[in-house]
Amino acid sequence: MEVSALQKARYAYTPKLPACLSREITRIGLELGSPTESIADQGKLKALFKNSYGKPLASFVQGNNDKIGRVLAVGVILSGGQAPGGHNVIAGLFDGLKKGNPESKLYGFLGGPSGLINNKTVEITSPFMDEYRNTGGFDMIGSGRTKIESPEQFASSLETAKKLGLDAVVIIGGDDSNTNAALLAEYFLAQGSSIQVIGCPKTIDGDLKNEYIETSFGFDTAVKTYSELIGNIERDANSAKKYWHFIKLMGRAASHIALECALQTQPNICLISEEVEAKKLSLRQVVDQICDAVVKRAENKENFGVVLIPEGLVEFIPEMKTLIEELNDIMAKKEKEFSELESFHEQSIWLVTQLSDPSGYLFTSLPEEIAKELLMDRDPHGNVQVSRIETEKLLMNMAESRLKDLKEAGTYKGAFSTQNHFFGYEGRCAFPSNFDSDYCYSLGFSAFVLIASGLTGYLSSVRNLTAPAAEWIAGGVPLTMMMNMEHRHGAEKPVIKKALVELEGEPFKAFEALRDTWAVKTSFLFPGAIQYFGPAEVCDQPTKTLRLEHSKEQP
Ligand code: FBP
Repeated sequence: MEVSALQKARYAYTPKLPACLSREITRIGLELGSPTESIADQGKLKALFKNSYGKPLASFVQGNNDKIGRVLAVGVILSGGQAPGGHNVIAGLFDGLKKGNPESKLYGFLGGPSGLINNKTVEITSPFMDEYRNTGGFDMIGSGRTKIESPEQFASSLETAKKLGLDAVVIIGGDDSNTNAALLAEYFLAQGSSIQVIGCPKTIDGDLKNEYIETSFGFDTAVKTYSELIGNIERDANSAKKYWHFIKLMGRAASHIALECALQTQPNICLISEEVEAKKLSLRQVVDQICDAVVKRAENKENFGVVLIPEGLVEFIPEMKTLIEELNDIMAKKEKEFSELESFHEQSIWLVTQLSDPSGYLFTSLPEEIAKELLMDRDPHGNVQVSRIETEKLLMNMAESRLKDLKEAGTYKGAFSTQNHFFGYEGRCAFPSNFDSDYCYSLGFSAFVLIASGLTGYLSSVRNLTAPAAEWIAGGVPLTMMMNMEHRHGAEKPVIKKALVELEGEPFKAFEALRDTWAVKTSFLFPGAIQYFGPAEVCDQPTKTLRLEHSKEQP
């Protein structure tokens, strides 16, 4: 395959590893802490994870590791949405395995978890691996959203792993996929199998994080890609001075992406779903907030601006949240009845008889397109596909009609022309930034050491990420430690808790301190494209979110 000049140059990039992983391989020792507890619902989780609950935190220190040179066979899965750096996790895992013992083998499961269920694999050899080092995308082995759920799927996963003679399976995924990793680890143990399961924290959404997982990989590159695009739009808006741009940003439930992009580009408005929920704002109040900035800017003759909207917003407006939850339950419990209704008209009439009165009223008052989008298939984990709900258009149209009323009332004299955008897929497969290239490679290498040390049911962890890579700290976090019980898809399920934007956290506070100024005064920042070659302060900086969380950045 022909490759670009940048791709060729990136093949030559050597990802940086933390010192604890770059020493002589037999000198990477393992240190285990005390037993751990899940973040909530300890009793229920202990009962569900009889064999894997409560393991200790693991970290790599200088020491002896006599098991590390064993010949190992490992299978790797890319699960869920693409995130820049996935190939480097595989590269770190591959290089670790080969460094441990050149006879070790790595298999890639094709197309995500279904590759494990259906035994669809490819052996990852050195020339194959080299074609994908430091590249974006998941095209090396493909990805998928299949959930390993039924007893048959668990049994065939074990059968595949046994057939291949695997010592371990590595699942590179987000919160849902790593919940699956925890269940698989438990299942293997319960079946008396010694096959280990290790997860790696992936997702551009940035919502798989906690004290030990500082960020999920892919977030860094995705937000830098979106920020470049938003900066370009801001410059266009400031040049033409005639459009309000409504930009929806990926990120599913959490607003981490929108918040980071706001810190990087200083738009006029950035909605934060978590705040909308905390303040119990109605759809109308959210629209009023936007119109308020439009009116104020019009008074300064600035009839242009940029609004950032997190894609999960609709699920956080309390009235919409209740409606979506009711729809989820109805569609899960009465799937057959619902699927028999052919037209949207029939579906609406039936749904109104099933929904509570306020939800039924809201559902019928929504524009038809949005109502239809709320009914689209859930993903295999039961989530509404928020990337397919056109919230940016909903808000834009509602703002337009509100401004019309204000004009008629004589309180607004400006012009309101709009453009809408959705940035999501543009950022998921970009060439990983140096940060993601290094972080992912380290996560993969750390996954290898966890396997070689005989651990199962762990998420690979690399911390201290605002320090130079050499000072990063690597190890593993027990998957059950990050879990709680949640109501999903009509039933109570054990899940890894999603980390939403904390309104008391430094990134939000930095944004809050400045947003009123940005709303009225044009304060756009143009971050430009990701730089791969050049000084570290331009090329290797982590996100503002990470720096603020580590308090190394003043607003
Ligand atoms: P993951 O949680 O699997 O990493 O996926 C993240 C994401 O990019 C979301 O931001 C987005 O809502 C969703 O995937 C879109 O999914 P799809 O690729 O199936 O359209």
